[in-house]
Amino acid sequence: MAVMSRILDALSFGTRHKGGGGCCADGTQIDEKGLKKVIIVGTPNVGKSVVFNSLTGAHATVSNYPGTTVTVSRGKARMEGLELEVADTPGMYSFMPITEEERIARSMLFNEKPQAIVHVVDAKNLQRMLPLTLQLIEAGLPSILDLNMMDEAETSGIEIDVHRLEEELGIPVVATAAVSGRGMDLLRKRIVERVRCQCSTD
Ligand SMILES: Nc1nc2c(ncn2[C@@H]2O[C@H](COP(=O)(O)OP(=O)(O)OP(=O)(O)O)[C@@H](O)[C@H]2O)c(=O)[nH]1
Ligand SMILES: [Mg+2]
Repeated sequence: MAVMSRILDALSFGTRHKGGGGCCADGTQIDEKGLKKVIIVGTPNVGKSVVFNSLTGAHATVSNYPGTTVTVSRGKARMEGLELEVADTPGMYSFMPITEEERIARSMLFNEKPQAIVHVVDAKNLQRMLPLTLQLIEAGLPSILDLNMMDEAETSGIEIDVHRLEEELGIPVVATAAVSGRGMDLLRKRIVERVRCQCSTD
């Protein structure tokens, strides 16, 4: 697929943090009443829960997804003056669910109508994880790509051109090392921009 090969080309350039990607494509207007929702998705063991905890702090509740034994964490987060509900999903590999966890993650994405979706990936294994990013984009979901574990990726000698990836994908891309908090302020900024649907040109 041409777009995929161009995306993979971007992996050989230096990491930069510029631009906000195509966050305003749908022109959605913010509704100031009620809490806007952010859903965190990604394959297992990529740091979703560390990102969730960093965004929500101590304000989280864990409960079974209705009718199942699968637990889902939900919490509130305040970012740049905006209060949001944030949900952490069980790991999923694709939109074609095999496990109950994947079925629930998919159902949350499509039924809960989030204003922003943070797709957390392991930056060391980006090629393996981008297909889910493309599925989110193709489904028209308001996605942000979080290249997490950048600390480990850099130690492995992996460099990613964040700005070029944003241009190729047309969505905001942020590099983080969630365990140390690196990149989390920019991720919060991109989430708020996505929710408010205001493009940044910085
Ligand atoms: N080095 C490094 N480790 C990280 C980072 N983010 C998360 N981790 C570690 O990766 C492991 C998995 O993190 P989790 O947050 O539990 O991952 P998850 O995606 O929620 O995993 P599941 O809920 O099982 O799908 C933990 O040991 C984290 O401490 C990061 O940015 N850098
Ligand atoms: Mg988790």
